[in-house]
Amino acid sequence: MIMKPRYLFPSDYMADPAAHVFNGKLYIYPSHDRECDNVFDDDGGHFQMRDYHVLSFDDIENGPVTDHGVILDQDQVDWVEKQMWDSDVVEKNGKYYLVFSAKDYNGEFHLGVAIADKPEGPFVAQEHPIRGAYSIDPCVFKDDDGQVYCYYGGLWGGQLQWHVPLQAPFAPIALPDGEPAPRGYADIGHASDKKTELYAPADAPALTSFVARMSDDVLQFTEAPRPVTIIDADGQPLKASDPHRFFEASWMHKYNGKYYFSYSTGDSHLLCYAIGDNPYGPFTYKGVMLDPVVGWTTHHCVVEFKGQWYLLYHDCVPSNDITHLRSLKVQRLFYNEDGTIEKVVNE
Ligand code: FUB
Repeated sequence: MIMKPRYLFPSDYMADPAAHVFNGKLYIYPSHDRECDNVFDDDGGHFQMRDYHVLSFDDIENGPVTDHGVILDQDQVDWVEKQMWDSDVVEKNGKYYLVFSAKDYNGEFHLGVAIADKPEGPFVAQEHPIRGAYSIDPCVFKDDDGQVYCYYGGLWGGQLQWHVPLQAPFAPIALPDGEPAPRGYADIGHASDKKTELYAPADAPALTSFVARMSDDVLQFTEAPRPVTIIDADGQPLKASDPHRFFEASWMHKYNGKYYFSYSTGDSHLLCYAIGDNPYGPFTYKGVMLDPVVGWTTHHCVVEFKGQWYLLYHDCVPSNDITHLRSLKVQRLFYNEDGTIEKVVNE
């Protein structure tokens, strides 16, 4: 039975939920939105978050929320200048690892790690970001064998397009910023000079999220990141112009032995998912999990708690559509017998 979606933390603006069950409680690690003077831009300059909180629940549907307060502030991380964006937490050998995305003093996004003895922190950050980890929106997934994988990446303001080899088959063209997309091309964001816009042929493979297995101490990648390829029913990679292609907000969960990679499509504002047989994929595109919400961004996680599956997400209804002031929400999620996900009903 569906329920009425619940706003989880009405007293403040929070977004980008990552939820896990630790010691029988549900912990949510969100981004902490705040007012800022920056105007809306394609670079996400209006998302000026500076710290992280953790929330916990014994009962996600009706129970009270506990806000454990600030677990990490940008001033506590040497390499970070600003914009503490999406994060996630994984437990390994009794320690908790917060993997987060933030901008350094050169304006580049990286992924960092902070460590705690308890799920509610406090977390102590490493001095440097993870080597070779760029862009945004980390998801740290622990498989049944204890191996931890980090999925990450986000286009446009998330800078993923700065870091992928943009040669054939992408064959992008570059035009001055502000030029409209030429016919037959898809906009894949600005180049690192911030003056040049990149376009890929509409039928070129879409840019992808990336995944890397993490070291046993969860501080580094143990391998070169691999693309997370999403293929259609014919085995072809989704195309750059497909409204269901990956944009940001990677999430991995496992259901009945299958690997479910879900993500936001950014400028087409959908949450979609794809299913694979192992953590690296490829993942076969299966459908839309959530239609567009109020607000530009959409971002989620999927978690099982006390025998029920949930989609946690955000929207901007409480802030009257101020796109950088988002509110956390939860709704039940259901699987069909064939393992596909029923689209979640939002309202
Ligand atoms: O919260 C800032 C950015 O907005 C996230 O990194 C994206 O996924 C989008 O939700």
